[in-house]
Order: sequence, then C-alpha cells, then structure tokens
Amino acid sequence: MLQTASAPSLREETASLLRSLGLHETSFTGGGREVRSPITGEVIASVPETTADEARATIGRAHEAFLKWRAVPAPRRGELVRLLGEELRTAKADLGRLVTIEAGKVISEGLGEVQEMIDICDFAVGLSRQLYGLTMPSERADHRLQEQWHPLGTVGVISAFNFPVAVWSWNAALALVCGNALVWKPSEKTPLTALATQAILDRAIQRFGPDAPEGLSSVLLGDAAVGEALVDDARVPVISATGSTRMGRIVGQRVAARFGRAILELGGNNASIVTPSADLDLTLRAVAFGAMGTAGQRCTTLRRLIVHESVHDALVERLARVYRGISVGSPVAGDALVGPLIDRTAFDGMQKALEAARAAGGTVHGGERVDVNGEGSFYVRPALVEMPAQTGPVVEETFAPVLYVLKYRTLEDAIALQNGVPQGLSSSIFGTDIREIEAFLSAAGSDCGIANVNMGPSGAEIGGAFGGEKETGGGRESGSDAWKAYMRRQTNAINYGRSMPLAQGVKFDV
Ligand code: UN1
Repeated sequence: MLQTASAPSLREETASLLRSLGLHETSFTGGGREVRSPITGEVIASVPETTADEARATIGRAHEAFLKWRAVPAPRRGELVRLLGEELRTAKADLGRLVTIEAGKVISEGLGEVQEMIDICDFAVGLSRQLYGLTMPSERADHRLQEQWHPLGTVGVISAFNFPVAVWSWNAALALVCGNALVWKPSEKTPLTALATQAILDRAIQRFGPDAPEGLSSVLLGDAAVGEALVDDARVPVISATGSTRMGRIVGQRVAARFGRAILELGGNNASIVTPSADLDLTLRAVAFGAMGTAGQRCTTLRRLIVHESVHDALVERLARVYRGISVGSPVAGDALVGPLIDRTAFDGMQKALEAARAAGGTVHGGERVDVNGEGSFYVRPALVEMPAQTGPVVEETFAPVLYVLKYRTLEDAIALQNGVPQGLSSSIFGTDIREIEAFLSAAGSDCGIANVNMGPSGAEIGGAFGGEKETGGGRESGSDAWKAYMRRQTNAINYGRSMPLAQGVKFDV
C-alpha cells in the first residue's frame, strides 16, 4: 500500500530536483538504463549509456582541455574550485536530497555527503597556493637543487554507489587545482547524482569564464566496457578507483600494465578494540553509528568489535538492546536512522554471511528483513553476531550492517585479531589507559591507514589523508599531501657557476 502511495511522488520529485539542479529532461528520461531508488525499488529515471567509442572521444577532449588548463596559474585554478564550493553550498539541499533518493541515505547523511564536498573544495582552494616543492642543498659549488610539482594529465575517477558524489569531489577538487582534467565513471547504480554534480560544476565553469577549457570535466555512464576504456587509455595517467577489492585487483593490474598510476580505495573490514578502561556509554554510541550508520554500507563501516572479556557481556547486552530498538525505515518518511540496502544483491550477500556465521558457531541477533516499502526495496534490522573465533565471513567484507563481536584477553591478542584480516582501511580503540592507546597507535599496533581513538572507524574528516593498506589498495585521497598523487614531480639541478663539477666526485675532463 505504502509503495503505491509513494511511487509516483519519488519519480516526480527526482525529476523536479534534477531540473532545479540544471539538467535537461532528455538527460534523465528515455535512456536505455533504468535508475531505481532503493527507498521503494521504483524506477525514478532512465539515462543514456556511453559507448566505449564515445568514452575514448571524451578522453581525447579531456586531454586537449588538460593541455590548456595546465597553463592556467594554480591559484587561478583554485578560483574555479572556490566557485564550485559556492555552487555546492547553493545546491546542498537539493543534491543532498537526491543522494538520499538515489543511494538511500538518511537525510542528514545525504546532506553530510554534500558538506564533505564543500569541505574538500575549501581545502583545495587553499592548496592552490601551496603546491610546494622542496629545495635541497646541492653537494656541488654554485649549484641549486629543487623540485617542482607539475600537472599530470587527465584523472579518471571510478566511484561507488555508497558515496556517489563525495568521493568524486575528493579527487576532482584536488585534480582541478593540480591542473588536471577529469573523466568520471560513477557507479551504474547512481548516475543521477553524478549528472547533477557535473551540472553544478558546469555552472562554476560558466562563471569562471573562458580560461576553463571545453571538456575539462565529463561523466561517462555505462558498464564495465566503459570503465575498461577509461582504465586502459594511456592518455589517462591516473585512475582513482573506489569499490570492491575484486574490482581494484583488475583495475590496478591493467593500469600498471601501461605504467599508469592507480589510486585504489577498496574494501575495508574495520575493527574497534574495546579495552577494560573504555567509557562504555561513549563506546556504545560510537559503535552504533560506526556499525549501523549508512546501513553498514561505508567502506569505513565498523564490522568487527573486539571486546575485552571483562566488559564483553555487559557491552553485548547493551548493544543487543540498541540493535533491537534502532529505527529502520524510509529516509523520506520519518526520521529512521537506518535506511535501505542498495538492492537485492546486497540483501542476499548479507543473508549468506549470516548463514555462514551461524555455521561457524556464531549467535546472530537481528539481521532479518523489515517490510517498509514492499517487495522491491530491501530494509533489514542490523545484525549483531557473537562469534567464537575470527573465521569464515568475519575475514570478508560484507557490504551490509553486520557487526561481529569477538572476545579478547590481552591487548596483544586484540591487535593480532584487528590486523588478522586481508583488508587494512580503518580501525579504532576505546579506552583511557594511555599505554594501551599508544601501543595501538604504534608501529606494532594497528596496520590500517586510519587508526582512531575513542571513536568509531568511519566518518573521517577531509583534512587527513584517506585510504588504507593491504587489500584496501594503498591509495590516499583527500587531505594532507594526498594531492601529490595527482601531479608529477620534477627534480631540477641548476648550475649557476662557470665550472662543471660532477656529482659523487666523478672526473670526466675532455
Ligand atoms: C567510502 O565509504 O567509500 O570516513 C568513503 C567516512 C567517509 C568516507 C567514506 N568520510 O566514513
């Protein structure tokens, strides 16, 4: 009943959002690929698909644009990103709402995603005056040694459904100030937010004026064939790909085969350690957001909770209560904290993981389907799973709200468990004992790209470098000096004297 009531309105609302974000009707109706909202499962638009030939032509235009854009001074390039940030501020409510409809995020998370885009724009504007190279003392008289950072080329961005626009913006804001062009292949599940974001950038480009060349940024819609055209094209020196480890393994190898650069942000299987000195009230709130936020569909989602035996039973009991009571529902009707899974495949994957957990001796609380909007959408009660050991599904990333709980006795064991999976994105520790906390942050502690204290593993700010080790892929995006991956480093040795001494004392007198 609910489904019939909301069906026409979601489609209409999508169309009206897209129009107000600046899209023409023809770009989201009548195309060959249907787009569904996970909120109801209904078709909300249909977009055209790019062919591999069109993709190659777009890459060619991007390369031409790069040749012009690299000559625009970096602080001036920053001005374009400043305008993008301004346009995003204006569009925040509409784009956030569109993220909610297309990706199923609850309202505050949809808005939060756009805020993350605004934040990285602000960061990149400042960065546009800080693309610093070092100067080094030369060992030779009357010589100078320095490095410069130059624009690199076109950056290919492959993004996932779960952060359909923020992850693009981490790449785009940096790439643009670094003097590069962009070609973006969004997830097939979230083309609309990509088209809307491109329209927002187009407005910024319009306001910026003719210094921003035609073809500076484009979107390719399509499946693997289009992705492959991007990945295999030598005119795209950097591919930044977010998604599964399976995808990243293929992309990484193909990009390496042509000596391109891959920035890979792949699967996470993030753990938190709860030590005896932890503040359990704070821990409970952090774990709830970390494990159930975004319906467990962040690469940073908390998936394993490693709890000291002295606090294990008390924490699990309280957590089980929170899991039973958490509101699961439509993000556009009411204020539920947990929205839908993206699709049936995600639901099936979750159920399979829970079966495997039971078979491995796990006790499962929750995890069942919740009927919110009928058969076409997939809502679940998040699952809390007490596991006897770190085996089976616990060492895999299941992109759904499943939290495995394990017990530990010594911190050393806890760290070994935390590090004992193939993925290495994010991690955290709860406690007030400075020795335990510092041990966790030390070289012998967490092996992840992100290690937090008294908070969960998800919800990173843009100021730090984002990414992880091992099967997470090793790439870094967003803040700190992640920009260096989007530029080429040139080392310059300059002789301003009248003689020509050779380095290392080599003699070669002719
Ligand atoms: C992702 O899930 O791909 O740290 C990115 C976080 C967000 C980004 C997640 N800022 O959870």
